[in-house]
Amino acid sequence: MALDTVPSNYGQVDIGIVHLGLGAFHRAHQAVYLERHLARHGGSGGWGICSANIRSNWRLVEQLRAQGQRYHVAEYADREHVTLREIAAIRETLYAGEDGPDREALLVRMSDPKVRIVTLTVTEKGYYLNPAEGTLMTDDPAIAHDLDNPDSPCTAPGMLVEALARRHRAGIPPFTVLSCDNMPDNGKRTRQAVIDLACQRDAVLAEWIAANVAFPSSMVDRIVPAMTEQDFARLAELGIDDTAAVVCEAFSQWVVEDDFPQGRPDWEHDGVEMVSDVAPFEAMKLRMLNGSHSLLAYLGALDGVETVADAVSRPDIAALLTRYMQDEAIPTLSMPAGTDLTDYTERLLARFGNDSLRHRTHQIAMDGSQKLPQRWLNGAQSRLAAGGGIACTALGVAAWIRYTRGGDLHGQPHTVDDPMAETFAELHRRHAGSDDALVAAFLGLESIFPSTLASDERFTRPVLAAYRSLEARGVAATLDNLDSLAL
Ligand code: CS2
Repeated sequence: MALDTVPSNYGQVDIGIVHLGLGAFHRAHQAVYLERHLARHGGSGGWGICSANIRSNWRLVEQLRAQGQRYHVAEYADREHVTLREIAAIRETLYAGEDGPDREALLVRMSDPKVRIVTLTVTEKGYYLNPAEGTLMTDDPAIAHDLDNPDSPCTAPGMLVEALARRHRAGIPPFTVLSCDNMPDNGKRTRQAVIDLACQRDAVLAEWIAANVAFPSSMVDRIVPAMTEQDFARLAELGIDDTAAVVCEAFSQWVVEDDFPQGRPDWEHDGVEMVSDVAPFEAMKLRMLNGSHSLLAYLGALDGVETVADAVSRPDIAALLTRYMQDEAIPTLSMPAGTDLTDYTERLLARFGNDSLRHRTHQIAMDGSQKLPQRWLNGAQSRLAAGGGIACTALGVAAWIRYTRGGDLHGQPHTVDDPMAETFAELHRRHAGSDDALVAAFLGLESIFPSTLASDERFTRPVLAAYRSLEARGVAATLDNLDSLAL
């Protein structure tokens, strides 16, 4: 095996970025870019990160502290080529989850004038936005909690509003808010969540935020599966005993809208692509990479396929993904000149085939209610408006509906991990005897499906046909007969 090691080699660093969502993705993506940045500047420049967990995982914070806030990222190009990086860019870790002891410390840090950027990876559901419309769900209990306890918030929008309120009161310029989650217009969506929440608190504050805070959008990309015992064992073989380590692919991309009125790292020299408009890149990545991911995840999971690499090693699934990308995703995109989407398709399939990663289909299948609109439904709307077909997308939606029943097509039960899981369970109970009624009830979920799709037979008919076929004939036979289903 070819192993490259890259140790961290700088000393003191000031904190200039607060990050909300200390998950594996952040540790393997943003922190690696900042590590490169800090190494290039010998630690100077003031762009160290304070990273906070705002939901769960106190243990990770404890582990990182015990390790002097250092950890490793193992980048696997394939089974034979690994780059092992030591990361020290995260200078401080805080636990501000429910009853988290560091909630106030986090707000103090976010109010520090030296902090000029707050970044987020809190997943789609962490913004508390209605997935279809993108407006703040003010009746959600967590948001209600933050409205009742504005100085001790538990959500990301609540933290941002409270920290901005403190800065406003103290006459400190605001920080720039950079969302690094997989949502279209993630900057605009974050802005909407923050301003909607601020409006409920204080109109003057809301106006100040609207006029003064920048919310650039960004597209983030790196495949970072949840760590398994096997991953830790592999790292142990490389001599690494690090419970905060992360394993990921070698590929990484970060495209950021260049709108940082309070300054930013010169990270264009660290591989970050700074652009004036991220939207085409976001749509490309969400519809092609994430759309394919969800497609293989639901179909694979229903057929007992455990990982992404196993799924794409099946010719029928690989062919479906190619067809989906070529026929249903690419025609909906308008990219800057010079972007080669056929090449992008091939590279994606190669990345999915990287069998040195154990990326579980069930991991990708979680939170479908939050993911479907940007991965499939926006594209499907454009396709139908242009008179195009959506057979693969309809099959994906059918597989998702079947997946939410909580078991695969071979009778193996699984957990449905989704903020709407209870609603799904209730629909499956209520419509157990009728596929028609069940599919209609799912497509009628307004927080997921726009009415233009729910009322369009060119969408509803193939979804129902695919659902019936999956149930009656299974995944392989359905894939074999996809064209006859879509008629
Ligand atoms: C995946 C993403 O879990 C999922 O839904 O589709 O996390 C995916 O691995 C990343 O977006 C890749 O950049």
